[in-house]
Amino acid sequence: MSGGSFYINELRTIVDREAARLLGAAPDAVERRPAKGGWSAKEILGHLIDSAAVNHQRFVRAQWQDLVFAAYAQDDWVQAQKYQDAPWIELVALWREYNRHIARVMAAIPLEVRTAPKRIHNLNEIASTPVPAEEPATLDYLMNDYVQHLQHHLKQIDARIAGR
Ligand code: NI
Repeated sequence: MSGGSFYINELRTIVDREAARLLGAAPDAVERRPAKGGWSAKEILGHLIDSAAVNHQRFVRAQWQDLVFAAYAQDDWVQAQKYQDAPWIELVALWREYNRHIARVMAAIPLEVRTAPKRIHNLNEIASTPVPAEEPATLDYLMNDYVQHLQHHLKQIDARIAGR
C-alpha cells in the first residue's frame, strides 16, 4: 500500500457525488429488501454510518496505540438502530457529513504516523481486506481499506435500488 493520501480525496469526491445521487432514489426502492434476505439500501447506508462511527474512533486512537481494535456485531447494530424506519434524507446527510469529517481526520494525521509499520495489530480480524497477523500493518492501510469497504457497499446500494 502506498503512503500517499489518494484515498482521502477519493473519499471526499465519492461522498459528495454519491450523496447527491442517492437523494434522487425512489422511497420504495430504498426500503426494498432482496427476496433472498439481506439489507435494504437504507440498512446498507446505516451499516456505512456504523462503519464511519467505529472507524472514526479507530483512526483517532491509532495515533497513540497499536492497531488493535474491538470488532462489532454488524447485523445486530443495523437492526438495533432501526435504520429501515429512519428518513432517507437524514441518513444520507449524516453519512455525508460524517465522512467529510473523517476525511479531515485522515488529512490531519502526520504522514509518518500513517505509514509507521506496526507489528502488533488485528487487521487480520477487523479489516475488510485482512492483513495476515504475522505481517506488519499501517494506519494508512486501515484508512484506505475503510474507503474500499465504503465503495463496495455503495455498489450494493445501487443494486438494491435497481431491484437486484
Ligand atoms: Ni460491510
